[in-house]
Amino acid sequence: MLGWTGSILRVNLTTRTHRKESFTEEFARTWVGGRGFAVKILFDELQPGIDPLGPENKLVVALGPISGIPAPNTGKAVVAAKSPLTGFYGDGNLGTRLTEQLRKAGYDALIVEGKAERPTMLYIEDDRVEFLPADDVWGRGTFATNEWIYGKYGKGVGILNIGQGGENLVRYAVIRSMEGRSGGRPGMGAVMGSKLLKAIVVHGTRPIPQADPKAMKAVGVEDLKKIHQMDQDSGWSRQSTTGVLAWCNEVAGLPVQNFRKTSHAEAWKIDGERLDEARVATYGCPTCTMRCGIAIRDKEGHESELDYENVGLLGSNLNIFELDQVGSLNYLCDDYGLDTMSAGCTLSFYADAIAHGAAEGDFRFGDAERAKQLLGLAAHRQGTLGNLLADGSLRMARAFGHGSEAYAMQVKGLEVASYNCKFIPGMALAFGVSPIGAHHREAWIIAFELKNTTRDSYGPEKAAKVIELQRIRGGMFESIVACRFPWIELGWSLDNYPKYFNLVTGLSWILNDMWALADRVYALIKLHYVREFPNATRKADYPPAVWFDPGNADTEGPIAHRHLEADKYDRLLQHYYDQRGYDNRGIPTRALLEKLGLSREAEEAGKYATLT
Ligand code: PTT
Ligand code: SF4
Repeated sequence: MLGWTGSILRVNLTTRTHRKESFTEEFARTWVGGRGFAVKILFDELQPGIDPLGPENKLVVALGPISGIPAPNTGKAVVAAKSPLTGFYGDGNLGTRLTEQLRKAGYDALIVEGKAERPTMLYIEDDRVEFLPADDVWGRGTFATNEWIYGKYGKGVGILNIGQGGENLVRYAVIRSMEGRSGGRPGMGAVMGSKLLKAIVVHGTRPIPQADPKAMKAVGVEDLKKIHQMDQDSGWSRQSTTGVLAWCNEVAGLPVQNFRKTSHAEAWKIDGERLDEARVATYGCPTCTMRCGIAIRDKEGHESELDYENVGLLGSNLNIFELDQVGSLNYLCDDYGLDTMSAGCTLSFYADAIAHGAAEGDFRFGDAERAKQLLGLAAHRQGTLGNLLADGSLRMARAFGHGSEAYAMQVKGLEVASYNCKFIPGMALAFGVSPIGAHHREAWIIAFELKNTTRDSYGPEKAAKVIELQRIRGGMFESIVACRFPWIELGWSLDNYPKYFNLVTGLSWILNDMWALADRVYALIKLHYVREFPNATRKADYPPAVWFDPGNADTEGPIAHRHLEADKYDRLLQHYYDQRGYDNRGIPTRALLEKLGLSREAEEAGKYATLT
């Protein structure tokens, strides 16, 4: 088998044992890598109903066939487990040196099982696996932990680590790597914490198997240069993702005040131009020539990387328009290892619940100093309030009652990204049917929708576009495992990806093969969901109720008095189900599952829910 190492490393923290396991060529071709591997492994190995924070949960770190080789933007890794936030399959994608190192160590994936007896750091060097004490850094933040590891092993090793958020089982704790990389929004950091696993460190020394390494290197190095030039010519990485903020503000799509408002006169104070001016460093992932991480210095003098999501959800959505204060909140999330997006939405929900009389408290929109304290309470699960905040907006709303669930900005428990869809039906659908809960990663249709279609259309063309984007983004990029930004931001052709894939595997795939893979992966994530929530209805694929509320519509501006309409949204959802081959509940039909080669998985899911 070329293109894959053919091996997975399985580590058990309870028994302190490890095993190198091989997988078949059929497995490799069916699931490819990254999300594909993770979703299949977790479906086969996890019993539904297990406690995501118990030792039975497993953390999967999965790479793809082009991971870690000199090809554009391939220094990414997928981290996956049963999510403590959503209760079913969850994953994330982060840039890390661990990608190259794990493949050089001879593995395409790592499975971590069980629970250590005491805080542990896993050290992997080729066939050697060590279980080392991590007491020195338990209780410390991710920046100090990273430095501690660099001090021991140098900067060349691959690292994944968690902060206090993961240790204290905050349901939206992320995994961190390098200076600015974070991934696993649905609580992958908490899964590490539940296993008392503070860090994973990897050093590999072997070549990564490839069908035609010479040709791949020649193409990859040349393409990295071309991408660099395209980035220079377009100027994209001057503002990187933060360039979106001014646009969202202009088109009434910015989250302001827990998504109550869609733009703000002071938004310019935290936009991409201001960020570029405030830049003190630029961060990036390995094998990338369009480094997109803009780091600024915060109110307390710390440095951290801000992307659009972070600024939108920790800034405008909390009515905080001082860049250095947004930087402080961002730094704290990074250091504690909390997802900036869920943390921002949970804080904004809390302020909104107080404002609407559903909760008592002293937190007001715009109060950056109190927001910093609240992040500390959440990260340490300090007191009743800290525990409520650590559980995310949906659980908090259920505890508060008084109808507050309507404005907990989440889908399936995962908080929405920084796009206010009060009147953007296609993007609302993208959140509703994102397979892991609301995430913009799967189908960022908003730019296409507002530039190329009628904003108030709920037509089948929007469902079709969501599916097209899901196939590309959530399917192909997450499974071959590469950063999608060269394609989205610079227009780098999608045809390059089957080309890289074929050079390393010796296969002859075309993009259609990638779409078949994507559909298989999406269907299996749905089956994870069905096993855990057999009685769920199509309402689970609805965005937050407040977007349908006429009383919440803007009173002025470009979308004055407009809001999502429930009956029309439902028809749009049906278009999506029909085009995907899902039934009226949003579950893939048996016919589709068989076509995708998932008969055995259908059999298994059929034990929990009726498949049509
Ligand atoms: C991703 C999510 C995002 S998506 C952002 S900003 W974005 C937030 N970043 C956080 C952060 O920072 N610190 C923190 N403590 N929490 C954070 N949570 C949020 O996490 C990320 C880039 C970005 S920046 C994006 S869009 C693209 N995402 C990709 C993806 O998902 N897949 C892929 N194949 N390529 C991608 N390229 C881009 O990568 P999650 P990173 Mg992150 C400080 O993982 O769970 O998916 O959440 O990976 O290496 O940091 O790069 O405007
Ligand atoms: Fe990482 Fe940004 Fe480069 Fe993508 S464009 S690989 S997220 S630095």
